[in-house]
Amino acid sequence: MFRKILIANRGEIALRIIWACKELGIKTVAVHSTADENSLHVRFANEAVCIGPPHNKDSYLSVQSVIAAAEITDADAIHPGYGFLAESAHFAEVCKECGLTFIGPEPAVIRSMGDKAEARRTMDRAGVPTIPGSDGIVPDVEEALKLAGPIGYPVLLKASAGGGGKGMRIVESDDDMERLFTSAANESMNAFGNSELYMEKYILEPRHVEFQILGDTHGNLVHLFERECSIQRRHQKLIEESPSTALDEDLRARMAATAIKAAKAVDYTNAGTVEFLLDARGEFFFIEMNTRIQVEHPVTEMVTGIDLIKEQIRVAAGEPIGFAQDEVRIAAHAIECRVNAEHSETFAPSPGRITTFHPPGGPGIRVDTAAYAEAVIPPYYDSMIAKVISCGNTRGEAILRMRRALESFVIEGIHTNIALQRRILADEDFVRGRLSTAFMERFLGPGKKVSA
Ligand code: MV4
Repeated sequence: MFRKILIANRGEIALRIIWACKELGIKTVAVHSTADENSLHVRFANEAVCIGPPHNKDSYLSVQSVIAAAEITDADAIHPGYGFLAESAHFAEVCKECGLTFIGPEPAVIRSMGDKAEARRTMDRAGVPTIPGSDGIVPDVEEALKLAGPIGYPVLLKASAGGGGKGMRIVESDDDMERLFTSAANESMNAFGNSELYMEKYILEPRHVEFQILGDTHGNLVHLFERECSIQRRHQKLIEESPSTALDEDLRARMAATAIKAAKAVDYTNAGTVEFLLDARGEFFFIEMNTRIQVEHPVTEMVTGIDLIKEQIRVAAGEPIGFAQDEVRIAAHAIECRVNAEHSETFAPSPGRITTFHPPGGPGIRVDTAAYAEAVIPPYYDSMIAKVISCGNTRGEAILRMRRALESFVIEGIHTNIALQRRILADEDFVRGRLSTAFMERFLGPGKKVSA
């Protein structure tokens, strides 16, 4: 097992990883920018190294600085968390070259799943259902027009280097193809330095259902069931839950077997997520694979009782997964609400000093956060400041507990989206579990346009 782990992240996930290390008896190294000197991950780690000025590219995204911090503190391994360097195949390679264990999958797997057109091809070859579309990238507008005919409009152009919505365009007819192909390619080039696009049939109002998987280096691969993540705005998830209200036992078993097949196709190790779109007829399709721990992992932890961060560390150290597939059960219902430092109505970011901070607690409530009274939320990073996770024996109980928790979560000094979350938790469609990726657009009403 590792002696010392460097955590290449900040905020709640850095703290979450510190808690796991403490329970495993592993020393921790925090890295931080000058904007994060007073952060809790710095306080609670055994050691801390300042790695640069506030902007991501000068600190948390600097491969050189993070590796140097690991070398001077003599760490054995690096946990990247989510975001930042978590899905950088290059970073994972550099770790390996420097004799540091990257806590995540192999660099080649990160790279191949990061190329979304290649991931789609790989899954198609492996017999995993994909959405009707192009076989790999679409080289130009002419090819796009030729392909769209048999697929049938509307089609969706997606950035191969993307994921999460950037560089996506819905195309309704031949007439719109040239313009939208060009703008998607340009947007992708600007965002990712790569303009390659692929094409899929556009599925109307699907649900986003993802499966948690975990693989070890002994050939064991298990799934930890699903998370429903349909409640999102501009490709930022707002609420996640497990289990999904859309799955019955049969569909759940078929999707789980497909997630395992997808992971086996790339000899997946460590924690990962297989994302599916589920259409109104109950057909499901692979869309992407995320090669990291995700923000919403706590809902899976709450329903299964399995500590995913500890499992990531154990399997990265070469240990076998600590449980068997038939020991994984959905034993509860869990819901996560993301609390962001932003206005509830305008969604404008609201960094600044928190004056009062009183997080909820009590039965069935978990709060993952690095915020505290007098903490300053810097403007440079993600606006998510806390995750409230409720857990109950039924979905109804989890909803009641979440409402109670959000009511008693006091944050003063900055604006948050708690009022918005409370309104969603009171929505009739939400309560009935009638969810789709169109939920927020409908909820916010016309005039508040939500992109593709
Ligand atoms: C789609 C789709 C409909 N049809 N693909 C958006 C982000 C990226 N990860 C995949 N996305 C979508 N892909 C086809 N062929 C609809 C979406 C989509 C979406 C997916 C998951 C969660 C929220 C979403 C919101 C809008 C659109």
